[in-house]
Amino acid sequence: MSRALLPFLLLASAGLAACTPGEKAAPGAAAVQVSAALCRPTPVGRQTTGCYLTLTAAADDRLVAVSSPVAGRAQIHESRMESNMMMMRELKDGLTLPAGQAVELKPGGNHIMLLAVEEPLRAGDTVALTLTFASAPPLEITAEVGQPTLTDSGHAEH
Ligand SMILES: [Cu+2]
Repeated sequence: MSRALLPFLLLASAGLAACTPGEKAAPGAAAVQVSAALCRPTPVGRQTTGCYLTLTAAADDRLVAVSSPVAGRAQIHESRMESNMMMMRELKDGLTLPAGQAVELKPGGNHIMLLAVEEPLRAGDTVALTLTFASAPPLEITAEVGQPTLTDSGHAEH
């Protein structure tokens, strides 16, 4: 059992160390934990892309805003299938984060949308994101740029 878990734990802690230095210094704070922050490379000729991450709030909270220095604007989006088409729209009231529950932003689901991205984002780059919550202190995180590995098909672009 513990042998099977070890590689995952090592990966997870390596990712945390790389993405959010110092964040673990205050485990008692009512902060939101972030993991697996990833932004897709911008498609050629486009200035928008999606970012994904997993948020776990210590207490009931809400992700209310996102910003990034690489994007003119960032929005919180939901995706849903309508008439066999993937539609997305902004979650104007933000995204609910129930206490202790990991909320996954992922391809085909909720995601962060970067708009008006001036410089193309390429795999291997990093993107700074500032996450603002209704209650928890804001978080500055670093997302890697790359293709999500968990997509099951190519049609869910965001
Ligand atoms: Cu979107």
